[in-house]
Amino acid sequence: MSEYKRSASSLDALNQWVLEVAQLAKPDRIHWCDGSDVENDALVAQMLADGTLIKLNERTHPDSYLHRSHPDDVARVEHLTFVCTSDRDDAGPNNHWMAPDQARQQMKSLFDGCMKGRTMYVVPYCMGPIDSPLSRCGVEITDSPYVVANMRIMTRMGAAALARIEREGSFVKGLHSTGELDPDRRFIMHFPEDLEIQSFGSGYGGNALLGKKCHALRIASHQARKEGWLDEHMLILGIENPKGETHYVAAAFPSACGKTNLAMLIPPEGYRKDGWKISTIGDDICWMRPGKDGRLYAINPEAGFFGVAPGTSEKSNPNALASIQQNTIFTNVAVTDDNQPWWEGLDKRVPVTDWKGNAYDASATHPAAHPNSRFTVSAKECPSYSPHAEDAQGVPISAIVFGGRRASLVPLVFEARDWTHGVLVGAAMGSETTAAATGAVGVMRRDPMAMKPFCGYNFADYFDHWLSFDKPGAKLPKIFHVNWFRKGEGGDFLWPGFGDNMRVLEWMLKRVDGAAGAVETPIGNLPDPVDINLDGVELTAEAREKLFGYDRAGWASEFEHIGEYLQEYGARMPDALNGEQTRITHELSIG
Ligand code: OXD
Ligand code: MN
Repeated sequence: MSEYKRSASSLDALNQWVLEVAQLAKPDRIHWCDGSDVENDALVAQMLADGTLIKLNERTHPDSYLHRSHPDDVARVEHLTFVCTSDRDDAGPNNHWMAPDQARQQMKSLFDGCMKGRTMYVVPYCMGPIDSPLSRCGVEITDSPYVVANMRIMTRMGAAALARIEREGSFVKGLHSTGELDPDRRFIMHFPEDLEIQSFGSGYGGNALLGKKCHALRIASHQARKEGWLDEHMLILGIENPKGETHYVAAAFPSACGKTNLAMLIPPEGYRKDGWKISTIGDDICWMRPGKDGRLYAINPEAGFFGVAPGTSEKSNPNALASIQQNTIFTNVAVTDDNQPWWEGLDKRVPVTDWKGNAYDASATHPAAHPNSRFTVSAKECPSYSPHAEDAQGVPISAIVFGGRRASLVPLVFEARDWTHGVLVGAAMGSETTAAATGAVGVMRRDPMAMKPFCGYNFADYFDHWLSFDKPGAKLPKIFHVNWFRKGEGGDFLWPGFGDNMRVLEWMLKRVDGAAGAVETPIGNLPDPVDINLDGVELTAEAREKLFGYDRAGWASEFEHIGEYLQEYGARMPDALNGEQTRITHELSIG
């Protein structure tokens, strides 16, 4: 394994911290990661030898591996995730809170001696293109080689990041240990005032790859507020029209609601023939900042995809499937008789081993792959990856989309009348829960801007921050809401989704260009179905009514709930948002 020697002349903040952690955690060895191929090969060899990784079929999936996590460690643990601010109100009712001193004390006892017999890896990383002013760096200390291998795919990790940290002098500190993987000794703590994360007892992605949810969302949300930008749980895609013009769209959906599929969408055949093209910038996180021209410019802080495997197929997402044919780490998927990775929805084969490593056959009644099983792969493997994803200044955003998983009430698409209304649309988002977090699946909960598990401060302050972008000279994107998941009386989805979502994107861009009409309603501007290209889509009368209509009584009751939800934030809730809720409630009441 290569030993990367740092050139720093003195004990700077990083050296000092590494030393302190080493004294506490007492590892046998310390390894500074340089991100090289040689280092990665050595780590993979070590993980193959100790069973952390299992080699998959080299012919069908070259350089790809399976990792089986502990069966009790398969998803983010929101109930064990804390934001530790000095003032409890700064964390808000949307976060679990613990006093920083108490949290530090508790974590100190967990980390004490936890790396005995293990190697401590020091992982410098950059979130975002290495030369972008929008990017931010961090260092994760971890005792998990699996985490190192995943961080190498998901971030710009190693020597270049370390050089930037040395240049800038500031970085987010992330300390992680898998501990004993005991769910009763598991905590994910955030100290935003100190740009610090401490995570113990889990090896699962969102809990352990600290660059992702912990840094790029929870801690970055603080940095964004302080520095005047937006840190969002959004995909970013480019849409090129037949004239060769590209618009970029950022879209927020709760976990496991199809962000990766939308980011990599392949347009229906008619669109492709006409010259429409989609390119992918990111599938999960978006950092946006106003440019000199007043528009919002966005980067994807990540370098890879940590996507949900189940449901990924030739039909739902051919680009994702092509991306994961090689150089991929699969976590908790099933395996076929010829050692290929498999998950529900992939195809009709029956795997022989389930995600826990037990024998599996057609008579089994449980899913073979864990519903939150994942693939980790570099964005560069994706056929639709945009060359502009590496642009240091980011890409200009024309439209922002909010979306939830709503079986009833919410139509296919509507447009917010202005920015303030759009912020309310995002703040009021609701969605049915999925397997991405532990807990019940399918329960409707408010998930503002899809940030419920990820906003590292009080939502009321976050909405205020959003509202602050509407100022003279700003050329803000239009805001839309979509619902791909509306169901009919029989329980079937009414909208075909996937590639056909292109039709909805096209309508949005026509609205951006002022080239399509809309029906004004109290909830926002709805498309007239004649303005959406439905050529080749069969919709029943029920589908048309539910996808393009709106139920005034149902929305009146929804707005009552939204009002109650906003009240939970008390006096901190911005007046402008309360006022918007009151205005729409009134409009709904007069018909
Ligand atoms: C994710 C999530 O892993 O949102 O992206 O849970
Ligand atoms: Mn996510």
